[in-house]
Amino acid sequence: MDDRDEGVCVYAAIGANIGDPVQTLMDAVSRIGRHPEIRVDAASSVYRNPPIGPQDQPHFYNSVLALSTTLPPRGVLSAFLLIEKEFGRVRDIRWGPRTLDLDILIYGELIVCEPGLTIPHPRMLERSFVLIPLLDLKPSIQHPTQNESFQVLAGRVDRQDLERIDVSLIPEQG
Ligand code: A4P
Ligand code: MG
Repeated sequence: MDDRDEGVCVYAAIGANIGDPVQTLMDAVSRIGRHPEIRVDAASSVYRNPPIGPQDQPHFYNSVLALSTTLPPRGVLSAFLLIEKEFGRVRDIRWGPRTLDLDILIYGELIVCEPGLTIPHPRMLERSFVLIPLLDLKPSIQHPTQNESFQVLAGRVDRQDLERIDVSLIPEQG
């Protein structure tokens, strides 16, 4: 997508905990940026943190991306599912280990509640690995249904398990 195209602002969560997670996150960001209708505007820091869900799996590496897109929400979801597949994602255990997970957190100010797609992401407010990276990007934005800024919402989660990793997912942003 061209720098001059406006598109809708989307925040996406990206996570991995098997293989070489940091390399996977870097490769996935570059892959997303090559999609003709998605532009990667910014990436938060990467945070290493313990799994939520089954504990017998490696720590996760999580980040949040600011994207612009000319795709509708379902189009972004399809693109994400395809990219997860390209990176070898297998779905077996709920909340189990994964080579790559891509979730839509926010799509402009849109609220979607349909089979197979819920936006804003229903579990994002409980998750420090989503809220703290979002603060790296744009703390002032409002959650579409909570009527509070992410700065306020992030103040309510425990961040002590998050270890910031010194790596940039967008080389030129470094
Ligand atoms: N789906 C619905 N809404 C969305 C959305 N906003 N974005 C549907 C993306 N997908 C959405 O997802 C299942 C289906 O959710 C998709 O096919 C899509 O139609 P999935 O990726 O196969 O399943 P999942 O991610 O295992 O399930 P779930 O319940 O969405 O998981 P969560 O809540 O995303 O949690 N711990 C740490 N530390 N870090 C993590 O990143 N991730 C999870 C997954 C659990 N524990 C974690 C982490
Ligand atoms: Mg997912």
